[in-house]
Amino acid sequence: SREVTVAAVDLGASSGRVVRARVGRTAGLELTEVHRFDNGPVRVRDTLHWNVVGLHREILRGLREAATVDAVGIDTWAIDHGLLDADGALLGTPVHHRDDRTIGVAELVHRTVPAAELYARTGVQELPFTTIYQLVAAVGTAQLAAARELLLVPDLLCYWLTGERGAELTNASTTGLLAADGSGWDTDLALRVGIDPSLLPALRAPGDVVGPLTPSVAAETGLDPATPVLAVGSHDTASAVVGVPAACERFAYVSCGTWSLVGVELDAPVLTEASRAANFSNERGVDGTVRYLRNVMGLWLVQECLRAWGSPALEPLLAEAEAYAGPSVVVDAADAVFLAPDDMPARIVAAVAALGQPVPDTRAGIMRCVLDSLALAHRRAVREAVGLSGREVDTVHVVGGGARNRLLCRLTADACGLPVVAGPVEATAIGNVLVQARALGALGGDLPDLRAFLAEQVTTVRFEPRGAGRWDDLEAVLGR
Ligand code: ADP
Ligand code: LRH
Repeated sequence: SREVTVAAVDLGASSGRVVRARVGRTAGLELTEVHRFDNGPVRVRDTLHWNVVGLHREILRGLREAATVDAVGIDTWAIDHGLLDADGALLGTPVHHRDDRTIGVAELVHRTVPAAELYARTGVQELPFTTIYQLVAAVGTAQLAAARELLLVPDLLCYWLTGERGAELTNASTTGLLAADGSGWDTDLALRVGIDPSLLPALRAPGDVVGPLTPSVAAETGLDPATPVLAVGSHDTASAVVGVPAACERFAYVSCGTWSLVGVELDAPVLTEASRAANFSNERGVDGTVRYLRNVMGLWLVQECLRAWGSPALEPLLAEAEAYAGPSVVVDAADAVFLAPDDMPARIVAAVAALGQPVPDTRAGIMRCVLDSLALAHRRAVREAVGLSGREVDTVHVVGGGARNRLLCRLTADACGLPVVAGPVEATAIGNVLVQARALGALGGDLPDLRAFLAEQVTTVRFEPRGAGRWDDLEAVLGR
C-alpha cells in the first residue's frame, strides 16, 4: 500500500515544532521531531505581539531538516492574524490575543449586535479577544485603513511559503465572522460592526492544495519546488481533535496546552440560549464536524507561575504539588482575570482569598491549587458539554503537553468521575499529519477510520477515576 512522508509544522502558543512523518497502512506512523523552538508573546512599546517573521525563519529551518517530503501542512493557535496591504505585504506585527487592546470592545459591539444574535449567527463563545473584536478595536487605525486582506496566522505562514492566500475553514470558524453552519463568511455581520468584508479571503478546507513552494523557499529549504503545501485543520485544536485516538464517538477531549480546550465532537452546532449562557463554542472541525467546546485557561497558569518564580524545573514542583497536604482550594480557571501575562501567583492567591478560602503560601500549594482548579474546570466543561449537546461520553481523552502532567490527568479523571486516557502529547502534529496523508492517498476513510489507525500506532496512559466527593465540595466553592 502507498506510503508517504510529510512535514507537519505545529506552532503552539508556547513552542513550535516541525515533525517529519512516514505514514502508510503498512508502514504505520513514524514521527521524528526534526526541529523545535520557543514561542510566546513579545512586548513592543506596550503592545503584545507575535514574532511571525521569526516563526517563518524557524519553519524554513525545520523544513530544511525534514529534507525530502511529499507535502507540508501548517497549524497554529487560532484567532490571531496579520493584515496585508494592496501589494500583499504584511502591515505591522500581528498582535497577540492576550494584548489589552480588546478590553471593553465586546460590550461595544453588543450595542450594535446583541450577544444573543452574535451567538445565533456564529455559534462562538464570548472570548474578549476573538478576531471580530480585535478588528473592531483596530477600526480607525491607519493600519486597518491600509489593509486589503486578513490572513489568520497559519494562512499567513502558508502564504509566505507559497504566495497563495486563503482562509482555512476550521480556523476561520474562530474569528466570530463565519456563519455557524460553516457555509461562508457572515458579510452582513462584518458590515454592521464596521469591518470591510472584502478583507476576508476565499475559504479552503482541510485537504485542499494551497500551492507549491515559491522558488526562493524551495532554494532555501532544499525541498523540491513542486512540493505542495496542503491545508490541514490549520486551527491547532482542530488538528488535535483529529489526533485523539478514540475508539468510538462516546468521548470528551481536553486539548491541554497553553489553553485547555474541553468539549465533544458533534455533527451539528448547538445554538441554544443555554449553550450561549454556558459559553460553549461551535468551532468547525475536519470533515464537517463541530468542535463543541469551551476555553479553559489551561497550562498558561502553570507557565506564568514558573516564569514569576524565575523558571524552576516543572517536574520537581509537580511532585511537591502531588505530596501537598494543605487544604484543597480552587479558583475559576475559565475566568478572564488570568488572561494577561505577569504576576500570576499573586493573581491566583487573590482569587483564592476572594472566594473565602485559606490562602496557599508555598509554591507547592499554589501549584496544587492551579491543578485542582484546572481539573475542576475540565469537569465542569465536560459535564456541561454532555448536558447541552446530549452526546454521552464514557472516556475523557487528554492530549497535548498536559498529557505529560500525570497529576493533572489523575485529578481530571477523579473530578470528572470518568477514565482519562492521556496521550498522545503530539496529537496536534499527528492530526496535521493524518489529514495530509489522507489527502495524498496513503490513508483512506473518515475520522473514525483515521482514529482507529492512530490508536494502533500510539501508546496512551489510562487513569481510572477515584471518589468524586471532594470535587462536589470544590464545585460548591465556585458556586454557579
Ligand atoms: P502549546 O501547544 O500551547 O504551546 P503544549 O501542548 O506544547 O502547549 O504544552 C506545553 C505544556 O506542557 C507546558 O506548559 C507544560 O505545562 C506541559 N509539559 C511539558 N512537559 C512536561 C512534563 N515533562 N511534565 C509535565 N508537564 C509538561
Ligand atoms: C489553542 C488555541 C485555542 C484558541 C487560542 C487562541 O492553541 O488555538 O483553540 O482559543 O489558541
